[in-house]
Formats: sequence, C-alpha cells, structure tokens
Amino acid sequence: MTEVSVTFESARKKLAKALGSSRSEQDLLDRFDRWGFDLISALADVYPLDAVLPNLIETLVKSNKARTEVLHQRDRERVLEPDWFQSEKTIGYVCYTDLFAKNLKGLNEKIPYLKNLGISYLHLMPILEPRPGANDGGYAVANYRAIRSDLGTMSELAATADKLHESGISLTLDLVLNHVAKEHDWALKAKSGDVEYREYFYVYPDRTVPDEFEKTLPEVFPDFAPGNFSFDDELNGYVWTTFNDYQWDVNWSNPRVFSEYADIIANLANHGVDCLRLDAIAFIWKRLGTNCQNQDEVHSITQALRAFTRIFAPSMIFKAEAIVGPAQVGAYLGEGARAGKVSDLAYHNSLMVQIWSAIASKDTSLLELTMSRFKAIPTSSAWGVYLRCHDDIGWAIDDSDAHRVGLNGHDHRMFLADYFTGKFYGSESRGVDFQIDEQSGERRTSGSTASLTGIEAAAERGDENALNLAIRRYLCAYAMVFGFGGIPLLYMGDELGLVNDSSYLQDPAKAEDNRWIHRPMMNWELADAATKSSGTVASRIFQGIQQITQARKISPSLHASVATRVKAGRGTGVAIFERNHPAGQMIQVYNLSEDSRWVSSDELGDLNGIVENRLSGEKFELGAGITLNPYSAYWLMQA
Ligand code: OTU
Repeated sequence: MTEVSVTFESARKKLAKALGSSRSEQDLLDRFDRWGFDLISALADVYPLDAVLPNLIETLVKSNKARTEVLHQRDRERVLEPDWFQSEKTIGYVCYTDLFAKNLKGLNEKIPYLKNLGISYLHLMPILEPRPGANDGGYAVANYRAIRSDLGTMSELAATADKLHESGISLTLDLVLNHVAKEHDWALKAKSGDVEYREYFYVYPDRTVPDEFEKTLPEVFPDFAPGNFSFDDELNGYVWTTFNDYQWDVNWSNPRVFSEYADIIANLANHGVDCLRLDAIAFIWKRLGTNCQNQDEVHSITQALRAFTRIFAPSMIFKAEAIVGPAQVGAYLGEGARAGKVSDLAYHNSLMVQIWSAIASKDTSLLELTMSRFKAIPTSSAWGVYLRCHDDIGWAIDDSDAHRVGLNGHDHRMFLADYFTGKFYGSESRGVDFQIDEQSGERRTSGSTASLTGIEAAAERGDENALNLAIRRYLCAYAMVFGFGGIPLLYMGDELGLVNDSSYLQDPAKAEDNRWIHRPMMNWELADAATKSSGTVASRIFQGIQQITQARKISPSLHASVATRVKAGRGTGVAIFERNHPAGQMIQVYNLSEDSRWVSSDELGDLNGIVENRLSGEKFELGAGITLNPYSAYWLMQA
C-alpha cells in the first residue's frame, strides 16, 4: 500500500470514530469514502500529511455538527443534481450589495427584481469585513468571519441566502485566497513579533530574495502599487504584496494556512453560500525564476480544498478567478489526473477580450483563431462568461495568435486601448486608461459596457442612428455571452445600460483607482421606468436582455456539458458558434460589423428548410442563406 492509502485508512478510522450515527454524519463518511483519496493525495503533493490531516478531520466533524438540516438537505439534493449550475436556466448577476441595495436587508427586498430578470445565480461582490479606508473594493479582507458592518451581519447573510434560495437563486461570495489586509489578525500577530504568524506571510529581512524574485515578476498595479514587496516597519522586513501594499500575500506553503482556509470555507458554507469565487487563485504559489502564477502546487491545493468541500458540503462549488491565457486556464477546471477535481467554474477572460476585439476591428479572425486554441474542459464544469465585470479589461492578445492572422500583438493591444478610450478615429467609446506599462506603453481599460459600446456618446449627441446601432452592438455582444454555454454573468447596471460614473472621484479611498468609474450606484428610478415603459434606451436594453434570457432558458442545447465550437474561416466580421448538443444542434450567427453581411446555408451545419431563431421566436425558410443586418444575432434551431 502507498503512503496515501495507509493514511486514507487511518484517517477514515479516526473520522468514523468521531462521527455519530445520524444520517448527515453517515453521509459525510460516505463522501469521505468517495473523495478522501483525492483530498489526501493532493495534500501529499504539498504538505507533510500529519501537519494538516488531524486539523481537517476536526474541522469536518465540528462543521458537520454545526450545519443546519436545511443545508444538509440541499447537499443531498445537489448530489442528485450535480449539474445544477451547468443548466441553460442558470443566469448570473453580479453586484455590490451597497451600490445595489444599500445593505443585505435592502437586498432582500430586491429579490423580486432579480427574479423578474430571470436571475438564478447571484454573486455579491466582496462583502466580508475589509480594512478601513482604501481596500481594493473589498479585496483586502480584515476578517473572514464577519460582514462589513454597514452591510449586515453573518446571521443576516444566512437569512439572505435562505431568501435567495426560496426564490431559486444561489449565492456566490468571494474568497480572497492570495492575500489578507495588513489589518487582519494574522498580520497583526506577525507584526507584534509572533514567529508562528510571521510564517503565514513571505517576509524577508532585506532585499536579496525579493530582488531575485523581481527579476521575473510582472506588476499588477504598476501605477499605484509598484513592485511586489513592501517594507513594513513593525515586521522590520519586506513582505510580499503582489497587489497593493496593504494586501499581504499569504504563505500557502505553510500547512497552517491551509487549515485556516479550510475552516473559513466550512464557515461560509454553513452560512448558506453556494459558490466561492477564488480570487487571484493563480498567484498563490511562488517559485523563484517564474512569474509566480499558475504553478502546479496551485492546482494541488485547489484539489485538496475542493475535495474537502465535496466531503463536507457537496452543494458548494468553486469558481476560479484566473485571468490567464488559453494555455493556462484549462488547468483551473482540471487537466490530466485533476480533470473535474479542481474548480467547477472558471472565468472565460479570452472570450471577453475577443468579443471586444472583434467589435473594435469589425473582424472575427482573431476571435476564431484564439477560440480554436482552447482544449476541451471537463463535461462536469462550466465557464463563467461575461462582457464586463468590476475590473479593468486587460488586452490579453497573444502575440503568436495575432501574428497568425496578420496582426502585430503589441500594435493590436495599443489599437484596442486607443479604440475603447475614443482615441482611435471614428470610435465612440468612452473608456479610460487604467495602468500604463512604462516600457511598452500598453494600457488596460476601464469603462462600463454602455460607455464602451458607444451608447453614452450617441445618447449625449442625441444621434438616433448612432444610438440604434450602439444598442444593437450591445445586445449582439450580450447574445454571444448568453449563447456560449456556461453561466452568463450580467454585471449590475448592464441590464439598463448604465454609463460611466465619475462620482468615485469624490471619495479619497477610491479616487486613484478608476475601475470605480464602471461601478455605479444602481439607478432604481431608471429600473422602474424601464420595466414599465418602452422606447427609452434603458427599457430597450432591459427588454433585450430579458428576451435573450428567456430564449436561453428554453434552450437545453445551451447546457454547459457540451462545448461551443467557434467556426473558423469566416473572418469578415461574422462569428458562427456551433453547439452540437444531443438536445438539438444550435447554430449561432453574429454580425459584429456595421454593414450587412451574408451567411450561406452551407455554413450552418445541418440546418435546412424551416428554421427558428430562438432569440426572436421567428421561424423562416432558410433557403440559400441569410442576409445579416449590422449587429444581428441568431440562435438557429431546426424548427
Ligand atoms: C482580482 O483581480 C480582483 O478581481 C480585483 O478586483 C482585485 O483588485 C485583485 O484580484 C486583488 O484581489 O488577480 O487573477 O486586471 O484581473 O487584478 C487575476 C487585473 C487577478 C485583474 C487582477 C485580478
């Protein structure tokens, strides 16, 4: 027997002894039999087993006792329906609790609005207690066991989770794994000289080691947080700070850190959270001579946490926030022996970038090529698909991909940054530059969907034609997001076309970070009007999004277990997405140009005769092909 099997047997014995005979305790033991090996083998990759397992077993037993019967029941249901999040009926919404509804109590009252929009998956942006003052939008957590005090309490969180579930909506929260606020208890203890807690972080007495690492480390926020290490007087040393100087990277090579996070996860699961968004997961393992992202140990750690969660709370899933290239992102959903054993969801950053790139260039060849580079993902996983989120857009165009379609990577990235900030001739985009790379001049872009797609500029000028075109562009892009398969994530305000909001400049804790320009306050007056009247920009967008949502919900062909294939060779501004699902072939056609285009029927898979456009409900004779109006979108099925 291998070391792992021996450990498994003895761990199982200890667990069985500690557990009683109740149904939930016996269920837990069954799940240990199913997932315990994955847990222990992954732990063995990274840690001495006796330094983590006893703690984990204790956490399992203790947290299982604390878990409510309602949650045990949810566990049983989801074990029987493990694809719940892959369903075509899953529609996501992402918002800040305060900007959306002031606090958790206010949010409870807005659940009918979310239901009306068709939402069944809600991601509440960072809500755990952050450090005071600047806190990177809540990504500098001071306490994982409390809610930001103006938003509510942990028991209110559990109550909100219950209310959401009653309405068929699951709850996602962020779990920031890579760093804590320098005001977190661990950091305070480290500063006070506690050696054990100093080892929760990467601390160096002088610049020797940091300088070695810096040789190969990129910078995430070069403008407001240059470098990856910060000197701290109390530590009397340099502490690793990938992001801001107040966000201290946690040392995951320390087994105690693993045990701490397992316990934090169990606590969140016991408050009714369904999904954890693993923030900045790519960064959690450091290796000299590398960019310290996507290291193999990241995936071992995730597998261990995932197996732990499957044993303890099988209704919970993980979403990897790994904003990395096509070649790296697959590992977050599991490749090789880890297929299906790490995160269940991962953001599709490349698709997002490629949609914007195709819009700017009115050419889809780069999108087609880049999408063809994606390998299959486990059929039990799904992409989180989005057009905008709370972050800037990094123009992640691969140099060799660009080269293969006749572009220069650097030039194209510069073009996109210029285009979406309105500097390129003819562009109506109103984005703003975020972080400039001194050497290359390359920039990322902030801005809301409505401002980037030209709605803001056209509305301001009162140019009806331009406005119509911009709204079509906007809805066409969202149809791509909703049609791709995986969870479409609607970013708050995008259902109404909210434009850039500069009010963040008044708040000193936000002013230097222009990502706040696309994190506006919800406009409930506008939302009310949009749901009641028609004809306004907001109502046209709201109804457009609702229509896309409804079309998606009646289309089992969009279940995430089957991948979308982006058809190659079009390149003329038309993208074709093929979904060869046993429930029925669906061919999606998008004209991302400002001119009419033609698609011939032999580009449309097996479709012939009478076809239905799921998006409009319209049925028509396919004939030789379809004339595509600017920004038209079709989800075609055999009628
Ligand atoms: C994430 O971001 C969050 O989404 C950001 O809002 C936070 O500032 C950051 O972590 C730190 O907590 O780490 O895996 O364009 O994509 O900052 C990628 C850069 C991240 C972002 C990057 C991202």
